[in-house]
Amino acid sequence: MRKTFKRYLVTSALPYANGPIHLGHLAGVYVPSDIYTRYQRLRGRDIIHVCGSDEHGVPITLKARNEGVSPQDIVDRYHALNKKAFSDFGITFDIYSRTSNKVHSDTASEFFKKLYDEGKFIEKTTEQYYDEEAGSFLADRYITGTCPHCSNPGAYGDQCEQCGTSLSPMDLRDPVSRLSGSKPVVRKTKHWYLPLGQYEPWLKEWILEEHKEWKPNVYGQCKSWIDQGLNPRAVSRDLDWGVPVPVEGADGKVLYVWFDAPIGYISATRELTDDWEKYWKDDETRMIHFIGKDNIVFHCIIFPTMLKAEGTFILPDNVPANEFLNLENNKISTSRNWAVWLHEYLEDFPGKQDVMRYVLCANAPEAKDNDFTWKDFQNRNNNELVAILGNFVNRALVLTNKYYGGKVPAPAALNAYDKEVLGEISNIAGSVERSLENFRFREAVKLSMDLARLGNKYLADTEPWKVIKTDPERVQTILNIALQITANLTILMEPFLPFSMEKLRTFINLSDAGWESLGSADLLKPGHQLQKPELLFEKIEDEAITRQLDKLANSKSNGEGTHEVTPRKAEISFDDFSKMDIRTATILEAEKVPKTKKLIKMLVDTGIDKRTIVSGIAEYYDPEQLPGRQVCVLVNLAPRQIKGIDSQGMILLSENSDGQLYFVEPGKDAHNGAEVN
Ligand code: B3M
Ligand code: ZN
Repeated sequence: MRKTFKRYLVTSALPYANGPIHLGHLAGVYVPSDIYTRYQRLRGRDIIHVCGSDEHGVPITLKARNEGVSPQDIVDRYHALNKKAFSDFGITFDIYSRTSNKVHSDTASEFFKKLYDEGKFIEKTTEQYYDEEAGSFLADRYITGTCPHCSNPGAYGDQCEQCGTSLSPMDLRDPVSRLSGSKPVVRKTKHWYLPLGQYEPWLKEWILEEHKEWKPNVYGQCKSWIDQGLNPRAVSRDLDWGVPVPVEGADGKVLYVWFDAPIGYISATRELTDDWEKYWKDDETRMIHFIGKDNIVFHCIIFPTMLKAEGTFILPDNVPANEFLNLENNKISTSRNWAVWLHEYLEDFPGKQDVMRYVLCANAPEAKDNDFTWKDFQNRNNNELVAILGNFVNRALVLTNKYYGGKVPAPAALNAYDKEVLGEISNIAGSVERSLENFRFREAVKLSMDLARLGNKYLADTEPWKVIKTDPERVQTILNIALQITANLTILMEPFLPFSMEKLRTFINLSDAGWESLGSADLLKPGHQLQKPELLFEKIEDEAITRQLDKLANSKSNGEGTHEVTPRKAEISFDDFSKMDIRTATILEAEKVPKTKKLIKMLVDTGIDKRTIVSGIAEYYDPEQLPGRQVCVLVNLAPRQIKGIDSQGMILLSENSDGQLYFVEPGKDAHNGAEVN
């Protein structure tokens, strides 16, 4: 027998505040966690759902550096954006906190301190790269060099993205610091490690024996981690952005982001309620982590080990992680802009949150990676939401308006078919409930749609629009039943389609009815007045879908789709910009600079003067083809010696991520000396 719980603590993975939220995030984590939470709330359970921004970690500091702003600026921007996107989509967190809060650094420090004081960590001194110019140790991602396996010159300290090998910084040939571009040196540094190996016997028992009910993808990953043997994990880093390590002699060290981030669930709860301990320290609380598959080891092995070592907290009872969602047959990628961003979706499909929630749930990557396609989105909207659910409730409401001025008719005697249909409501609700309790959301949404299917079939079979002429009393019964089904739908489908079901509840004037009312044939009393209905869903036309496909194709062809785009540089003032004097000019003569591969020396007419400019374009342009070409020239750049030639100014070039160079060309009628602003 599984134990019963008094209350629920639901956590959703804290997204990094270094970019916007896309459909993959929503499908993998937040739509399921929101459905689950709404369902439990409808059941009247004591449940809280916590989430927030993960605001530490190297990607955030790197992005800040690239943009020339502070890490706090980055996290402020994306925390606000993501918080709004979630709320726009009806994801109902009880709190959306952030790990740069004081309550979080306090909570994380206390946690570390307790483990430290109780001797739960191992201290180790290791050798690590240090950038003497920048005066700091280098996180793995801050180092690039040549991959020892495939000779890719741009491999990172943790991974070579060309051959996929995972690396450690010491493996790289010719390492370079991304901070200063200098060659890093090796220095000794001390860190604290969580000795996971010591917890192996316990983890084996707790996961592999006591949690056989976890999803196969989750259980399988845990088993393979445990079978491989668990090594100590460093829980601190040499960095200046994060929660400072709260012990003597740890200057310049912060908690590793994966140590502090899950503690973020605790701090968020603390921020939410003074009563937070009952959610975290009472074993009658059922804790459930909703995450994506790349977070499994952290939530199933490392965080539970931290909690176990600390000793006063409960452990997760389930971790229903999902696989990944692809987009039109390609992996979703932020850097390649192959994604559908929530805020952009809402601009293109205002008010259609439920359509996306429905499609993402119906197609959720529960057991394996899955594909989102715009065609499927359109089909599910048109053939399911519009044709089944929308059509059914609309017919029920419109006919009631037409025949009874919008008042619920009293039923006469029920026949066998009526009774069968009413009985089916409870059956369906029971199945939906079982699916939800077991985190099978795809199945749950499909089953709940069966209730609308049933309603449609009932109306098609009983044909009230015909019977009204011969047996008006019979129609009262038929429509009463159709309306009871409608009322049941507003409860059953609320977790999946919260916006539409709220609308529908106002059409039928049904205020509060919880999960326990499901199956009732008496939710709307005879004589109860309904409002005039509107359409719940509308057809999505081909044009709208074509537009989305074009948008994706575009982001592919204009380089956003397939190439990494360098992040924006730091903001400058208009004054800074207007200091640059850029003119239209014509190349008069061009020749290769001897003994170089790339350089071409040109004589250029800038309209102001004729001058010499050297440019690294020989791999892309043939000198003979250059005379007569118009280009743009930065004419007030200080002269520079290039291979002994005095180069006076710079020709503007655009550079692709693969290094291809192209002239920036002025408009057709430009004359030499025309200003480019
Ligand atoms: N921010 C990783 C991610 O967004 C991480 C999750 C933290 S949950 C405690 O995939
Ligand atoms: Zn490689």
